[in-house]
Amino acid sequence: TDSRMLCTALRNRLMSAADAAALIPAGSTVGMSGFTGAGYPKAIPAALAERIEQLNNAGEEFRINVWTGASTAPELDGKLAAVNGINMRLPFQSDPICREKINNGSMDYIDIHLSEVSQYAWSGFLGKMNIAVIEVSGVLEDGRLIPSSAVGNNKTWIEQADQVILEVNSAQSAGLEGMHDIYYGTALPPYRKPIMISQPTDRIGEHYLHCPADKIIAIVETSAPDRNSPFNPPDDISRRIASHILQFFQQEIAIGRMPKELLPIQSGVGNIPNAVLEGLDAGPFKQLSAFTEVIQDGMLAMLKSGTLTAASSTAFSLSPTAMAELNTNIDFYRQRIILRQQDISNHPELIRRLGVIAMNGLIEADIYGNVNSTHIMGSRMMNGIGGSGDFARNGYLSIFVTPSTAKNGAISAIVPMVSHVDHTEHDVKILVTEHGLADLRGLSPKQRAHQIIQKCADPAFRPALMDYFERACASGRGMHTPHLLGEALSWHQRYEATGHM
Ligand code: 0RQ
Repeated sequence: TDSRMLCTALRNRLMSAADAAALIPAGSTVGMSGFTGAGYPKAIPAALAERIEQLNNAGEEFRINVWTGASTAPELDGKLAAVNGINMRLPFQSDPICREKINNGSMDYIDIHLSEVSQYAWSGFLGKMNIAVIEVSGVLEDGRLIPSSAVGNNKTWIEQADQVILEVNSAQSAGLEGMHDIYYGTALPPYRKPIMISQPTDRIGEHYLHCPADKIIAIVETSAPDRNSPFNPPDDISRRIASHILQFFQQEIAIGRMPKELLPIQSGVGNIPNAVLEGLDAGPFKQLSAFTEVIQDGMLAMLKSGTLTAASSTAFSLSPTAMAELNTNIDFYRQRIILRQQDISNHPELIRRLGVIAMNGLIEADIYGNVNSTHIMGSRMMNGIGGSGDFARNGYLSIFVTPSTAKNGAISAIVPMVSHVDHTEHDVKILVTEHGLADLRGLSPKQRAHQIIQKCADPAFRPALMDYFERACASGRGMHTPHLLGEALSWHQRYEATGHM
């Protein structure tokens, strides 16, 4: 057979997904693998959801707390949320059903910087983890675990949980073995040692995860692909955003502020960041590197073309076509990709040392450069901050990209005051829309407002933004960051009342 469970001493733990799901008690806190649709358990969450549905039909409630690396897939978040099986969720999600439950108040959600989750868990800030459910791509004869297509928080979950359940997924490429770098040197303060990575390609750990055999209470064999959602082909707006960024990079090289190989790049998920990568691949740049948290289609293509020499990440997030390409040429990619746990891939110390160029999407920005990445109209959660804060605050360049409007022009992405803040004016260095790029470095708040309104706002909203700013400046109160407090959020109120800002 093609079983990847080679450890004879653990064979007596093999069972069905339903039997394994039955080992998860109501009220428990479960650490699951999974990061941006990769490496999540494929069978047990669904089996658990089925069990919960039966209990619900019999009038019984059954809820657990679910901690992951980042977002997962409909088979995990979607199915458990649909049966009201999740009491509390952390640290990042992007599932429509989860989102609905969070926003209707029936699910609690804690939105945490992805680099910090394992430290939270280690420090006991989050309470006790009972069970870890972890997808691996194989178990060696000696019991070591070959990680899957995402590492995420798996090292921490295995260490923190009382009991561990494994899903051994034979649909993951056998060639993943050797791609990972699991670092067992992390510690709690005080007197922590430096993490010795000074280039994205540095390896400081091992290829395998370790788990004491007596913690493993169940092993389920699966054979199912990751979520693998396709990307939209770049549209005109994302192409224009990409071209502003490329031009900017060339200027920075010409001025001598960056080497011609740029600096290690981080790119968020989504269609626009992916289009920027396609633009970079088509541009004049060579010998680039990436220090990022997700490898999406654009980065895989850049590795293939040679634009990118190497990438450090914690997970893949690929379309079915790109996943097929990865699997076909896995030996090529294994020499160029390192998958690390997310407390290392997103570590502020490393992002600052390497001088990462961070590129992330946003929901809205204000005229002074504060960025909201998470909340629609101040209160409704979209996905979460994810790793954007880790990279934006600590990056050498923090670039935020967005179309200038949303919902067919009804919403301006540039507003007088953001309705929620994830990245403050102190962390946002460059803002880009299809209309232009605002370089905010070294500018005072009022200078930033001019740049953002003139370069980034949609022409349809520019006069109203300028009018707000000028009246705030003329108010004679607080001339450092002028605001009209009674009006600052009136654009959002108007949208809620009329459907248009
Ligand atoms: O919703 O599809 O229902 O119309 O938000 O917006 O423009 O398609 O952009 O997919 O890049 O997502 C900030 C959400 C942007 C993402 C965010 C609506 C818009 C649409 C999506 P519809 P777009 P993207 C690495 C880094 C935080 C985490 C992060 C994100 C939907 O980038 O989650 O960066 N970032 N992680 O219509 C109302 C506005 C709106 C708005 C957009 N102003 N008001 N709706 N939308 N702007 C990955 C990880 O950390 C794991």
